[in-house]
Amino acid sequence: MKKLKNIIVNIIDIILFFVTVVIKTITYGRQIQENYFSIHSLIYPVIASVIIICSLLFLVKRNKRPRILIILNLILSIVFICDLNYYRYFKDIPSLSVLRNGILLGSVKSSIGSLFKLSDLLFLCDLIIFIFIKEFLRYRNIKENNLKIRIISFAATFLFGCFLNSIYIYNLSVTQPRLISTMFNRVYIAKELGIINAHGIDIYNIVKNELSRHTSITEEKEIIIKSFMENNSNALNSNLTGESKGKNLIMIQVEALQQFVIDKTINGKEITPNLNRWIKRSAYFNNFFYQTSAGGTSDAEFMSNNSLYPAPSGAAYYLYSSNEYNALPELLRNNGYDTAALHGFKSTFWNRDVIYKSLGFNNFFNEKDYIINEKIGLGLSDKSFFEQSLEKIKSLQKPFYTFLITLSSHFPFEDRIGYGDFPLGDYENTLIGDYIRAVHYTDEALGNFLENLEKEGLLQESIVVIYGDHSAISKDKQDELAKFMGIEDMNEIKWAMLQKVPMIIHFPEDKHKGVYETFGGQIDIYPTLSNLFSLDSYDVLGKDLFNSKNGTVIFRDGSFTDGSVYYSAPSNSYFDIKTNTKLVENEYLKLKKENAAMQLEYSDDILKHNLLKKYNKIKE
Ligand code: GP9
Ligand code: MN
Repeated sequence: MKKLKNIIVNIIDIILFFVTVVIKTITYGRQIQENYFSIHSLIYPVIASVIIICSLLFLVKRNKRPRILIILNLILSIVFICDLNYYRYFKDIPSLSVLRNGILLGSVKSSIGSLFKLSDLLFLCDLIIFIFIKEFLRYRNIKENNLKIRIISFAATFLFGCFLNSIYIYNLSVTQPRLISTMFNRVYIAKELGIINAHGIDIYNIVKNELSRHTSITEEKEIIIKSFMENNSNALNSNLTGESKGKNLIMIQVEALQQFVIDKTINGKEITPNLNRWIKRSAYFNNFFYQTSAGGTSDAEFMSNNSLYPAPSGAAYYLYSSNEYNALPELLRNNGYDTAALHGFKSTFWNRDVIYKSLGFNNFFNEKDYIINEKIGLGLSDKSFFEQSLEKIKSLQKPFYTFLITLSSHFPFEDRIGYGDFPLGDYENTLIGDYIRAVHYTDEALGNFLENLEKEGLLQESIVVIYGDHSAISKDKQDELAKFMGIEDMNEIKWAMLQKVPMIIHFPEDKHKGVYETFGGQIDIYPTLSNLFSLDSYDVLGKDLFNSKNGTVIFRDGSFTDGSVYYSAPSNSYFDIKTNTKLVENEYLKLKKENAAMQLEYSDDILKHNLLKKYNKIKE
């Protein structure tokens, strides 16, 4: 007992520090939890994360510890206060990528006065305790631990804290795949694991990515990549070149819009009557695939506006937000266009508020710019979003590029009241039935918007592009989709061919309408538009869908299809799309596989080494 008492006396300052930091972290968690707050789920990962911080204190000599404690406590308290004020303004957690870009802090700086509350100073009040301890300990000659003891104590506590913490981080990575590597919802991580873990994971992701960027790339390879892209973009464009020059561009990315619902009916009722009608008035690419990866929606946006592949892990929107790009909005802005991104959800989701500036959007109308008068699923309903967006679009200088991202048809599609009714028959109470109801709602909202554009005369002077961002029905529900599609023996190739999304380009007077069967993907949108708008886009990896003979679509995992063959990288197998039969690899197929891997590698190098910045410097 005496020994235990001595140990406790010896580390009483660390124990007090541990208790006060746990209390502060829980208090912060309470402040950001707008609904029911449960301390039980939060306290364990918080304790684990604070143990890790406290372990460092065991390395410090006893007589220096009080001073270190005061400094560490002051830093943490200031971070908590900054986090709290940042949250009040952005409803988010600051990430290193935000601080690194220095973007938006200007706006929060100007508001800090109105955000700051005197009660925030309570985060500093425990400092008195540590100042007292520092004085008190001045008169207590407590035995100093030798370095070996200090290192062992640090290592034991640190490893225990990391082990405990890794359990909670792992559990979250299982319930929320991609969240830890992409941090698409930083607030959710802070609510589940505590703000210290949220910052720790963010720092780990950013530092790990930065370190990976310091691998070298030869000048020769930089030139090879540059010439590959230039050949790619200078591919002979003869069809429709400059057809849309000077017109407005309205691009609509529709949440989870998958192609299998097009022209489908249930008991005679069309699922997407508006899209079906507009497809007949437009150029429709019926072999168009989503190519997203861990970055989900943000990958789709990234590809359609940059013609680069998603990051090999994590989300480019988060990891490469400070890169230099030659994105579609910037190119159009340099050609006299006003540019705006519109999305009725929080500005920080997917780090959009940060990267949109790098992509060249002059305006980003987000949740704060809309009247949230109707909510469905995650947030503002598509109907209200489109209605309010029309007014914002009309306020822009012409010509304009507006990029609208919808939200209502977002998984798990459970807001039955909001979506309204759709007679689902046998599909009631199934995921695919819920999805059909949701996408029927969004189709109606989209149809209203397109009609209003037409009434306002905007359709006459604009190109409208509509495409889906990614799938809605995941592989574990493939049986439901197979039943809906009447596919008896679902297999890898049939599943792959279902991963298409609609891609529609509407021209004034319904010109160039028809079905275009070229195999393509989201990476091809930018080069297709740059040909239509006669933009000098050099640094693209995609192709112009109106002028492309080779319809190869490459997916992030190395799989690809060219319209006759599908290669599945996970199973390293080739399939004949028509006959669904497996093919043996030959030299030609091997070459295509290697070419696909090469293009993905080029895209990864462009991101990792920020090559567009180098290429732009050479152009200057
Ligand atoms: C959120 C919305 C959904 O802003 O774009 O993103 P997702 O979860 O589909 O990637
Ligand atoms: Mn999405």
